[in-house]
Amino acid sequence: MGAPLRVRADEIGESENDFARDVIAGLTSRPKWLLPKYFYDAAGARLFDDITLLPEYYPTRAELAILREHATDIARRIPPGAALIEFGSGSSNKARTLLAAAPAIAAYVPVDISPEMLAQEADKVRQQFPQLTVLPVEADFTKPFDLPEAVAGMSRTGFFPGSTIGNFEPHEASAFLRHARQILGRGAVLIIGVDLVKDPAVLNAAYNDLAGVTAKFNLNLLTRINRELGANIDLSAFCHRAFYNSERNRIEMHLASKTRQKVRVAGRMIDFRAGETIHTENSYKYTLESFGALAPGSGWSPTAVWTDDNRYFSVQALVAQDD
Ligand code: AVJ
Repeated sequence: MGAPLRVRADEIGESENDFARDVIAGLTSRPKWLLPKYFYDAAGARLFDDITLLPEYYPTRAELAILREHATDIARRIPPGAALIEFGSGSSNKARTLLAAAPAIAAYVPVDISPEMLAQEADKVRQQFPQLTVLPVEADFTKPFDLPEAVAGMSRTGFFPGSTIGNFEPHEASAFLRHARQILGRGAVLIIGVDLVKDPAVLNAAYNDLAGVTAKFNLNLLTRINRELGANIDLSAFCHRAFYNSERNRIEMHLASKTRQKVRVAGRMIDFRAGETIHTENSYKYTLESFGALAPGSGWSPTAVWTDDNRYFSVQALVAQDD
């Protein structure tokens, strides 16, 4: 009775421990921040799926159109017998589109932190491709992880769709590409989706949908903190804010405190000024030139680029530089 709620290392798994540590670090910083990878609990993953269907949210539709339209061309870049390793797989829609066009792929290895999503999507893939070896890996793909032994002898093709790379700072994006090169090994190919710089009105609309789904997705991070870290944050005291920062070529998402207030998170009191924000996400946009310049310094040679008719989005094929 009356004991402060505290997150104890012996009570929780390692990843929850990471979550507590990262949330405390972010909320005690100035400006305050939270890592976007924590959006994707079960509810967040569902909300993100809803985002991909919004009329304003063009990236998923544009990328799927590219994968369909150029499927044969893209498949031709993948060595026969390769294992397709998907970083942060989420929904398997895009992978299934690619797999349908590339029957010579021998194994599919989705890597994701959401176990529910991973199991559900692996089943979908097995149903559609009964001959394919499907080997899900539950891991945070931004950290080193082991590939299943079964793919040790196969050539590896990475698949990183969705412009998830846009969540990284440019120097982190470069570090991620090097990390992927390390995991995938010699002779690897990387098929990557990269969102492009465009009219800010299109970008602003995509992250400020009229139905308010992106706002719910953003605010769900606070629901997760309340549930998992014994916090008492009043969601109605925060609002969603998203805008394009044209100096840095990125969409920024924030949660803005409507009033001056104190909240309790994992036994700590956190103060907010009226209007103070928590920076929850950056979504960097690249030009074909700026991404083309990033790859060679990060262990990869660009070999092909495909775009949709609007030039809103790109899918790019990179080949590992020899070491
Ligand atoms: C999954 C990181 C590509 O940046 O567009 C969508 C996430 N955030 N709406 C993106 C997101 C708000 C998305 N990525």
